[in-house]
Amino acid sequence: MSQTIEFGTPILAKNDELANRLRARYAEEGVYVVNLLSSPGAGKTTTILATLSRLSQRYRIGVIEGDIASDVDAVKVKQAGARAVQINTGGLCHLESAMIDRALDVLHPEELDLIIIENVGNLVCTVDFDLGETLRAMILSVPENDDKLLKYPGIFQSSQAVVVSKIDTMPVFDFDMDRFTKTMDQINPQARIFPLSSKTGQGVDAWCDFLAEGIERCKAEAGSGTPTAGRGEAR
Ligand SMILES: Nc1nc2c(ncn2[C@@H]2O[C@H](COP(=O)(O)OP(=O)(O)OP(=O)(O)O)[C@@H](O)[C@H]2O)c(=O)[nH]1
Ligand SMILES: [Mg+2]
Repeated sequence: MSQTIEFGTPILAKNDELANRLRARYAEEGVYVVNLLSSPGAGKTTTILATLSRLSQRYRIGVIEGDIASDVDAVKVKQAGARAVQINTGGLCHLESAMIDRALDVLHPEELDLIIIENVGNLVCTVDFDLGETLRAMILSVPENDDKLLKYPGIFQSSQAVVVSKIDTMPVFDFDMDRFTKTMDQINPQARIFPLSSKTGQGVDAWCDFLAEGIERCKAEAGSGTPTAGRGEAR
């Protein structure tokens, strides 16, 4: 006789309950929160730095860095002049809402317009953990190839925006942008797609304009009791 012990549901239910409270808090305080997901090395920190260089004159921005160990990414973000908190998960391959709740004690969201959460680099574990974010965005880099969409559909389906990073490397890799957008149209037609290179700057303005629209919408709705589109809502 075998016995099955279910861990998944209670852990996720507890996470989602706190995530919903965080979402309500973000809406009340008018802060736009982006949960940024990707595999390790796809360009999350570099994209954050490019975003900071364009938006930090207009908006008050805080960054939560999630890594298994080290504070290298938080140091880079602080050097760029933003408020930053490093979370070390100590081996866990994703961030959870309880970790964000603690990071907010340091960040003070009521003093910010935008919080970017750089999640732990992982295309699988991060997907199921709602952090109460206003926007879930993922990055797929050109060197990873567009077949990741077929291999890891969950992360692409759950994201409202997909950044295709490192487009400057397109000539030396097999990434097929037409094939990628056609497959995205099938699995998540509402997702916005932003091809960009943080190295050359190509496409970064379109990404930042999209974030700025979201920040303005969030500020306009602050305290109205109607959170801007959260996970699973209209995209
Ligand atoms: N050519 C090119 N390289 C890039 C671009 N963006 C990032 N890189 C490089 O890709 C490598 C990884 O970038 P990171 O920004 O550290 O990636 P990450 O997703 O934050 O990595 P982890 O935090 O370790 O998961 C670095 O060597 C960057 O310089 C880009 O647009 N073009
Ligand atoms: Mg990083």
